[in-house]
Amino acid sequence: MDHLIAPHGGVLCDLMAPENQVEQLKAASVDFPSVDLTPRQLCDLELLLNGGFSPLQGFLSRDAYQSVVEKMALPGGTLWPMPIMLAVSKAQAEALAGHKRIALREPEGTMLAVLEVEDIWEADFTREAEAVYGSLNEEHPGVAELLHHQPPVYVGGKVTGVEMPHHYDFKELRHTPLQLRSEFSRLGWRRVTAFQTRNPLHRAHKEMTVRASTQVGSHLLLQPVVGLTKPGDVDHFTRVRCYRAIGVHYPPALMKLSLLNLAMRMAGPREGLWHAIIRKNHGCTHFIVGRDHAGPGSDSKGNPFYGPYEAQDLLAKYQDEIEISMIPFQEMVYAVGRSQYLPIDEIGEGEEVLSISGTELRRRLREGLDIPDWFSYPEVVAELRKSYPPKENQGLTFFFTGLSGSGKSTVANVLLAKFMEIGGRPVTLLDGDIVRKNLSSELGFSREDRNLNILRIGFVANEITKNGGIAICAPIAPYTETRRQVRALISAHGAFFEIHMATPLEVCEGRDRKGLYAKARAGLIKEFTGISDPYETPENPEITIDTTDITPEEAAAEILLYLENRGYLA
Ligand code: PPS
Repeated sequence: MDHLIAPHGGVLCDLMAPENQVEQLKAASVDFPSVDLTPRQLCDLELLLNGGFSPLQGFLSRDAYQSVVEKMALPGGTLWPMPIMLAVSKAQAEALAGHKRIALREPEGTMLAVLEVEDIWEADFTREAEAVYGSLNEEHPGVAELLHHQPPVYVGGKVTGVEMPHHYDFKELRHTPLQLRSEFSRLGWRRVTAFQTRNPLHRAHKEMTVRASTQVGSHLLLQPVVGLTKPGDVDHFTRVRCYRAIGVHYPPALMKLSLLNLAMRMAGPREGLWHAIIRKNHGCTHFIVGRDHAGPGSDSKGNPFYGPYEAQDLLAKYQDEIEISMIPFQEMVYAVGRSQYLPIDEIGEGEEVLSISGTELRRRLREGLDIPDWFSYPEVVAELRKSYPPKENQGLTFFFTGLSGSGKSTVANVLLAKFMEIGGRPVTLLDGDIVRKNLSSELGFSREDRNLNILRIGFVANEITKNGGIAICAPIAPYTETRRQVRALISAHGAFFEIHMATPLEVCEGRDRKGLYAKARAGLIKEFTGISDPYETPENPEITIDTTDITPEEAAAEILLYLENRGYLA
């Protein structure tokens, strides 16, 4: 059973309970306190249970943690560079005190594993950040997670699996280390080069991976990460469709695609070592390491978090110990004169080369511009275009804000009619009064209720925008902070336009179509915006409109012109 041999001669761990013990554990668990796992902890648990993190037997105990942080090794001396930790809040830790076993659960409540508590302690996260990430810069996503988001108490101990975390997507592409090892042996693959990625692949990647595996006479495992990657990355659904699309361009029977449910930390060199150990556990003999492997790039001042070849240097030191051979690779560029991709160090002086950066690719997708065939395959580009449509097909939110009587509803209605005339995108109007009759009928006008009302509108608008529709919101939305929250939520998925209806209070009050200002002045309506409750003027709205002297049609025409000039209308 040589497929069970893990790095350093150890055995590939299988932490799942034998079938006859599962029912016993489930029955006993009624007395266990529970921890609902976070998305990162779920990823970690899966790789612990299936042996991807061999030789680990659970979340690190205090000694093991100390040793991993300071020496990159487990207490026995086995190389292990990354702390795999179960972090809980102080309140949770108090509830766990005195218990020997804990049920680890999915957020929906299903028990996945039992942890036998060895230690509960508060660690020095600053020291951990320095040692593991080599940085205290909070722009590093791993450092930010550790110093600002992770709860403060660690719980260490062995885990026994009851049920694997569930996945409903791309099931046929997910494999345990043992399944991959068996598959390689069934296929007769004796040498396997692994390629790790968190990005869509294009021609340069294909050329490089084929070159790397040819160089060592191996087959190839494309093993992209689909757990957690760097914030802002292309979502894994889109990426997996791209990987499938590029798969047909590989030589037949050279490559296998398999998804890895890893939660990356973006820890550069240490992460590179960790990736290599994980690939060794999955039965690979070689591992490709490129420029700035698993690094988060540079901070806002342009300083890189890691040197471009730090990960390669570290892995070069430890590859024999891990028993996996590193294939370092150079950046590939397209040599125009030779119509082929080549490593940058093979390019002659003065030779014309081409490449397209990630930022430039995103710009071309956003603007609906050409992405040339030398760069990618049309099938891959088509998949990316589905997820990143050009501006004219993107979802949009128009967020009108202003005093009662400032013209929000009327202009919003004209805009609604214009978008219906244009067609192409579904349009929804979330007018203040209408929302209050339906979605927020139980709310009043206290600060708290208004905020909840606006956040509800923001939630609905975000769902519409995410799915490519147009949401027109027209509440008063008097508070800056709530408007900021709504903008942040929606801008992540589509365009957000704040339209400040800046019609002055005197004009709004003069109109008083609903007679509300008169009532507010008479004290019959409390907390009335502009009279007895504040309206915080927007600081940077995309559009400002004062309807004192213009008609609703003119106001809507200004908005449409603004969109047309920026390419949002076909
Ligand atoms: S908020 O602050 O954004 O939640 O307000 P909104 O949901 O847009 O609701 C505003 C409409 O409710 C009527 N109304 C009041 N407005 C402001 N302050 C108080 N106290 C108040 N009481 C009732 C008013 O008709 C608003 O509609 P518009 O279309 O703005 O005139």
